[in-house]
Amino acid sequence: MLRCIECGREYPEDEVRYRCDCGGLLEVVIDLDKVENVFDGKNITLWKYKSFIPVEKRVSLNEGGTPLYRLENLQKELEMRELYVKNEGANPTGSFKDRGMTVGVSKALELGMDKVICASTGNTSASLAAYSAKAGIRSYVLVPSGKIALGKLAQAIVYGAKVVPIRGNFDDALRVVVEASRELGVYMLNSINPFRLEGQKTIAFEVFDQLGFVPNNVILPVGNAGNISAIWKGFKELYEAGFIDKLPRMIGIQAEGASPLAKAWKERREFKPEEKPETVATAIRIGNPANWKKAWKAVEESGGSLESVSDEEILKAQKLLASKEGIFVEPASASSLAGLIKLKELSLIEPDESYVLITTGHGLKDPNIIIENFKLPEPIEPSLEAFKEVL
Ligand code: AN7
Repeated sequence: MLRCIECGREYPEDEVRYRCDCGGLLEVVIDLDKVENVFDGKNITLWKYKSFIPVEKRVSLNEGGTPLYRLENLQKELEMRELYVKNEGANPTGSFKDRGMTVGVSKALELGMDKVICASTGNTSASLAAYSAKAGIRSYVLVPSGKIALGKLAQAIVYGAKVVPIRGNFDDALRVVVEASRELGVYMLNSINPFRLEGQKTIAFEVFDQLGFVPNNVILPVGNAGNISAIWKGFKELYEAGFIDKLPRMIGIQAEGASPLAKAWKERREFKPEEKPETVATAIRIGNPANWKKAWKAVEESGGSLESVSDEEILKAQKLLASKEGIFVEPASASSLAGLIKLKELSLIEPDESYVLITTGHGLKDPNIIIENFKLPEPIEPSLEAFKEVL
């Protein structure tokens, strides 16, 4: 069953529907009497948690089961007790979007849809393209022209999506996609589609399964605000099923130039979209997060917070995570570490608590950002002499 988060109206799951008639966001209601307690720390993959996932079909590329690292070096340097990274870049197409797409594309098949569409800052398009290739259906992706990382564009192209660049940003693209899905009968797989979040909530299941306990805090980047909502839903389901007895705080980080949620939160005022979002972290260059109401609830209910970080802080954190821990993530993902560092400096977090940072996408998706900011030395003659000289 689907339920409106605003008015509570319910709809069956077998109709194509993205919003309530009142305009509210929908969420899938899971029967928690039927879920299985499989949290034994073993054989972790997304589909291990199938009793929580509301589809029967399974279009899969073996997503989930991503590594959870203890940041031994960084926790010492930052004088914190317990720091972890859950590295979602290790998914099949290199981002957490694969969790949403394995479920979303499976749902498309169950509904008998043979065309799917999304707007994307890059990762969603790469993932949708891959899963629809696997499913043998057609995919259309609309991306902001010139503002999508090279690796993501290459992925969408090679997996065989119809890639359409638009003159505008993600928010403009999403507006067109919502209209197109309605008019053209194409199934929309942006994160307003509640089935996407049913896949992404498994990040919460895996964190608990891998750690064996619930961390005090989960920190992650926020763009369209689907993932923070999904992870919170996952933890709440574990709680309501009686598998855990406490919940983490959800801490969402936005890039300063695209931070409508963090601004509203910090200034204690109504949410207002950002007209001209801008950031080096193109994945989260989003001014009007479609899921903002779900995300706001997640932060409020969990006792968490929303913060923003500058592009400079993001790039510094990206370098730090790679050079101290061997984990290369894209700029948007590094905003979780940048946010942690900023909150620590502002004494807004407790160094003795446990923190899990979600790094959402692989660093190789956006190699330009590294290369453009680094000057290689001049090439040397192929001799030991010449090599010794540069040393
Ligand atoms: C690496 O691909 O919105 O807050 O169109 O690629 O759930 O939107 C990407 C989002 C964080 C933000 N990190 O997650 C898209 C898109 C990375 C991302 C986010 C995205 P949401």
